[in-house]
Amino acid sequence: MNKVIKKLKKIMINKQTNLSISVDFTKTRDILDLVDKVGDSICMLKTHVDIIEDFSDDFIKKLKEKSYEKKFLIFEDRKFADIGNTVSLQFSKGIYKISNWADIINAHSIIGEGIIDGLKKVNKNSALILLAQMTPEGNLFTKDYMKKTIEMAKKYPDFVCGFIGSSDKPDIQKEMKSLIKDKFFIFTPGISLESKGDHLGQTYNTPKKAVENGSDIIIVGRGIYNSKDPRKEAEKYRLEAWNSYKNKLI
Ligand code: 5BU
Repeated sequence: MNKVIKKLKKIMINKQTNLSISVDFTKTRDILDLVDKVGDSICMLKTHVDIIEDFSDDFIKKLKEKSYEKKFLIFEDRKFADIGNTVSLQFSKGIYKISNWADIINAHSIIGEGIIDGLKKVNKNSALILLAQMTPEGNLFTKDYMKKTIEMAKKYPDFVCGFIGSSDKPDIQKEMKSLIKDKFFIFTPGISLESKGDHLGQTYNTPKKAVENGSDIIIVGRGIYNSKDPRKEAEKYRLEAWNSYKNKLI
């Protein structure tokens, strides 16, 4: 089993959570404040580092410290999509130097195996999620694409830890789960207890539905960080997701 998944499983069991927050704030202070509120409820924190307006190495240092203290992994949702050589530079260089701090990253499989080789070459400590599905309405992902993505991942079991799933197309995500069993994790965004969409194509399912459709980790953004009391809301999501999931974790 992939070593990052092993680490994640340990955290999930100890903290009784399969919840990941997606913290899409543009100011580092807001991100760190949210982590203080929801850190105990999550196993993973998803970032979009390129939307941050006051990014600094000091911010990463603080975020990493919090991740050790509160025990969660960091997933940079960079969605790499270029030739191997370019992604290896995007992963390790530039302002963000993602390979120095991200436990998990993701990439599009449409590029072929070169993208995996390019990322793997940089850093053997991180793990990679491949996009087998996405959540927006009208996306071009198909069942066949999902299957080919899994075939590709199977050649890199030490590096690829799982797939992005979408319970927007539940049959595809269910089939994905039956193909990967417990060898890989399915990470599912597009989760909300209340909203059905955001008028920009996003689709949502509840934590319970997502887990029933095969999700291992649910990823929640606005449903938590835009709520009046993110700490309380995160606990609500954690409980629903964990109660649906706990008996499935082997
Ligand atoms: P939301 O606020 O819960 O809708 O945020 C969802 C987050 O997950 C956001 O950061 C997206 O970029 C991310 N996401 C997604 O929504 N759908 C996908 O298929 C993938 C990522 Br991959």
